[in-house]
Amino acid sequence: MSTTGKVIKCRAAIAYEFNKPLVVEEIEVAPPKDHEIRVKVVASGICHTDEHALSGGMASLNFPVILGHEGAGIVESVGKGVIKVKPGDHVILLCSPMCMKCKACLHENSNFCEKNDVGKNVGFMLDKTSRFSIKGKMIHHFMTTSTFSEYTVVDEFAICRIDKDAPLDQVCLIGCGFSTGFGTVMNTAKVKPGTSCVIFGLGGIGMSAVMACKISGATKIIGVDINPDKFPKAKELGCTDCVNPKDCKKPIDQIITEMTNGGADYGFECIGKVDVMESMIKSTNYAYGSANIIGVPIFTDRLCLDVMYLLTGRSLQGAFLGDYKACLDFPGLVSDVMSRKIDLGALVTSRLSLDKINEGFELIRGGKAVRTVVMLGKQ
Ligand code: PAD
Ligand code: ZN
Repeated sequence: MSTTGKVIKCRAAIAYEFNKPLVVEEIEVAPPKDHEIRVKVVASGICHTDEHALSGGMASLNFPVILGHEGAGIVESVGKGVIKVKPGDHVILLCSPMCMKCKACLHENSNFCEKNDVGKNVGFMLDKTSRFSIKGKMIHHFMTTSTFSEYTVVDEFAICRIDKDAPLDQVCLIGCGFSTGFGTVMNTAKVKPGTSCVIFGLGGIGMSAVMACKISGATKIIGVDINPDKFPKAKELGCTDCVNPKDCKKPIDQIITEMTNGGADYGFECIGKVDVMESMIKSTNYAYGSANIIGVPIFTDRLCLDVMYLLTGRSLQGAFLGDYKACLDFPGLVSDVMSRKIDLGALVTSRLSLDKINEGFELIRGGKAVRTVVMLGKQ
């Protein structure tokens, strides 16, 4: 029986308060309004940003809320005026949507749309209302996606149609983690062949950065993590060396500077800790190193630097979603997965049902996951 135009009852993981387990319950998902799309979510990665929000690391978060922003699925129905997709289309949901009209979207160097909900976490559709409720009580959306629900509704700008043959339980990672790590190497730092790179933090983001450094032809790729269990996978994906700062008698930046004969050409911080950001900057070559921040620190933390780190010739930059313009660039990344140029399956370290989602959060809190994928439905 068609569900078009009707409220769908389905299960979702709801966050009711900071630092409390998510509760999997039956919710109501309203039909899409004009220029909106309702999607059956098939798979969603758990990104550290979900944990960051749940643990109070962001400046605001409105409860109750359905988290999750790294998902892929199948269009169930569309509201009036939708032209980008039709029911049955396979899609990636966009936590970094682009309206293609605002100053940021029109700038060639930006992907940070004025209408996205990143960091603001207002938690509504563009019309400032929600499509989720539980027993009549409103639930907030998250990062224009809310993928920890069997069905979600998104504004038309927060969706990207992809090839129907793409494995949704892998390409969901293109929605955030993979693109962020891979793109910062490719688009932001533009790593050149024959260079040295150091990647701090070997979770989903860091491992994706490692893959990109290898594809870019870097010849020394150093992975840094306090969890040595990450090292075999990091070496499989391209690291030539792995270092655990806890095993070092000297500060990690000195170790990296020695290993790279004067400092790495490129550094990437994929953790979200300001002390590690400083170490990463100092690990790059003082005269020409490119230091790149990806990790998101607690919103009250501040990075305090000796300006001489930069005046000697280093550059420092941050990137959001690897500088990809998601709606334009994601189909190409999906093609690269399908032609096996990119092995996204290598990043998936566990798959869990929605009922076990809190186990996935435990894995990410303990720095144990590369990527955990929550399976919500069938492709
Ligand atoms: P993750 O938790 O899967 O991985 C973090 C890794 O860092 C783990 O392997 C930890 O063991 C390791 N680690 C923790 N502390 C240290 C330390 N002091 N020294 C060395 N290693 C350490 O996270 P993730 O890969 O999902 O996300 C990483 C960060 O990137 C996180 O801050 C997230 O919020 C941010 C992010 N940024 C963007 C963006 O667009 N800039 C997008 C998505 C995620
Ligand atoms: Zn993310």
